[in-house]
Amino acid sequence: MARSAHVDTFAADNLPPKDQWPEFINLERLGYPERMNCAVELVDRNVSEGRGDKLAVVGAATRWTYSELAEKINRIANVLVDTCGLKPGNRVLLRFPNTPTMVAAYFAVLKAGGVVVATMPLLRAKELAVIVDKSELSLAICDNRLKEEMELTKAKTDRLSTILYSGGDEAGSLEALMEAASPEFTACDTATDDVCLLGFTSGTTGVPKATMHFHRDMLAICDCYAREVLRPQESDVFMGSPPLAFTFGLGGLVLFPFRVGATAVLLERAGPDDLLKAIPELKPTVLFTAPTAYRAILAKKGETDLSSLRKCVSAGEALPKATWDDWLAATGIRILDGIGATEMLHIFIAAREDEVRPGATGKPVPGYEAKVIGPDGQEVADGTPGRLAVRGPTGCRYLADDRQAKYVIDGWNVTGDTYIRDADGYFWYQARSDDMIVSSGYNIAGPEVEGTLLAHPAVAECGVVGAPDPDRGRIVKAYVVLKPGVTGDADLVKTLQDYVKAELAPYKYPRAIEFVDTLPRTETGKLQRFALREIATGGADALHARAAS
Ligand code: 3UK
Repeated sequence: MARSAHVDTFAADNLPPKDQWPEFINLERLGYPERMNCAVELVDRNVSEGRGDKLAVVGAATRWTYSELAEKINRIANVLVDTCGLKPGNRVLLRFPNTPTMVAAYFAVLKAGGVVVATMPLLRAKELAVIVDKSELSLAICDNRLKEEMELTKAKTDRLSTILYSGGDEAGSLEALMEAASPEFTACDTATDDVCLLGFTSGTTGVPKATMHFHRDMLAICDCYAREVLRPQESDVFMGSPPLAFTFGLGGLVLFPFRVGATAVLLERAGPDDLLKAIPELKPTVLFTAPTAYRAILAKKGETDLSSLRKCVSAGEALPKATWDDWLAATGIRILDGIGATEMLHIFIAAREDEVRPGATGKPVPGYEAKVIGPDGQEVADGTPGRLAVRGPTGCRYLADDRQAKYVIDGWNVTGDTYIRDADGYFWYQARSDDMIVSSGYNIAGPEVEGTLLAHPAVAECGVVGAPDPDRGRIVKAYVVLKPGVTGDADLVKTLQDYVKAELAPYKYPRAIEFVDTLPRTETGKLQRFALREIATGGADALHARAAS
C-alpha cells in the first residue's frame, strides 16, 4: 500500500477491518500508478492533452471549457486550503443542485486531497446532521438557494464551523473568495488508495451507511463500465436526471464524460418534463435516467424531438421489457440497462447494445465477476434464483459499520438482490431479496408482475408488494397509476387481473389492485416498496379493526 497523503487519518481509521474487505480483482490490468489524484486524471489531463478549449460543463447560466473548469477548481482549492484551512483527509460536505459550480467544488476537494461528502438537495436538516456527524466534518460548501436547511443543520450539530455559500458576490461568498484566489494549484500527491469520497446510500430504511471510495475507484468505473460497455466518444454530450450526490449521477454525468473529454450538460431540475424540454434544446447524445423517466417521456414522445440521442442508460431499478421495447420502437435506441450500487460505486452488470437481451440486466461488466448463490453461500445451478454476489476492482467498504459483514461474504459483495443466471450467462433480475413475496408457499417477484402490468395500455406506473392475508400469508397486491383519461373501476381490476393471468403463471396475478395517483419514490427514483408494504399492512389492519368493531 502506498503512503497516504492524508494528514487527517479519519477515513483510513474508519475503513472496515481488512479481513472484511471484498476481494478486489483486475486492479493490475487497470495499471494505475501508486500515486494518483483523480482530479488531475479527469480534468487537468484534458487540458494537458490539448482539449483545453473543449466544452466541459454546461449549466443553466454557465458554460466552461476544460481550461476554465480547471481554473475554477484551482481557485476553489486555494480557498479551501488558504481560507478554510483544509488539510488532506478532511471531509467537505457539498450541498447543491446539479450545477457546474458543484462540479468545480467537487474536484477542488479531491484535488486538495479532501474527501467529498455530497448530499441530495432534498435532504432535510435532520438527515443532513446525521451525515455531518457520521463524517465528522466541519466544512461545507452550499448553494445559496439551499441555505435555509443548511443553517438548520448547523444549529443541530456543533461540528459545522465553516460554511461557504455559493451563488452571490457578497464578501465572503464562494465566488468573491475565488475571485481573490490564485488560479494555480498543485494537486495533493494522494495515494491511489486514499479515500476521496464518502457515498451515503440511498438506503430505503434504517440508519444511512457511508460507502468509502478511493481515487482509483473513480477511474476504475470509467475504465470498466464506461469504456467497455457504454463506449462514449469525445464528441458526446451527456445529460440526465440523477443528482450528483447519487453515484449513478456522478459517474454518468461527470466522470464518464470527463474521462474521454466529452461535454456534461447539467440540469438543476431534471424531472421527465424538464428532460422533455431540455433534450431538443441542448441536444444530448447520451442520456442517464431511471426507468420511470423513460416511461414518462414515452407517454409524451409526440411532443418532443429525441433525435439527438445516441445512447440511453437506465439504472436504479429494474427496466421492464415493455419499457425497453417501447423505447426502441419510439427512438430506435436499445436502452442499456445496468445494475449498479453505491457500494460498488457504479454499474457492474450490463450489456452493450449488440448484446442486450431485453428483460435481462446483462452480463458482468469486463473487470467484474458475478454469481448467484444459495442460502449456504454456494453457487446455485443456472436457472435457479438466488442472491447475487459480485466482485471487481471496486467494492464495498462501509465507514465503521457492522453491516459490512452482511454485504461482504467470503470476499464477494452480496447486493441484496435475487437474480437468475441463464445458460448463456445472462443475469435476470427478480427482486430485492427482501421484496420477494411469499404467497401460499409460492415465491413471487413483485417486479415481474409490475413489468407485466406496465405492458397493459391502461397502466402508467405500478408497484407490487405482498399484503397480509389470513389464509395465504401474503397476497400479491398491485398499486396502479392509470394513464390519463382511464377510469379505475371493478371492471378494470378484473381486466388487469385476467391480463396478468394470461401472461404469467396464474398464481402470480394480483389478487388485490388499488388505483392511486402517485407512488412513493426516493430522490434517486426508486419505488419505495417498504412504504407500499406499510400501506398494504395498515390497510389490512384498518380493515380488520373496522370488521371487529
Ligand atoms: C437496485 C437495480 C434492477 C438493486 C446505482 C447505478 O442504484 C444504484 O445504487 P443504490 O445504492 O441501489 C442499489 C440497488 O438498486 N438496482 C440498481 N440498478 C438496477 N435493480 N435493475 C437495475 N438496473 O437493488 C441494487 O442493489 O441506490 C445504480 C449506478 C450507481 C448506483 N449507485
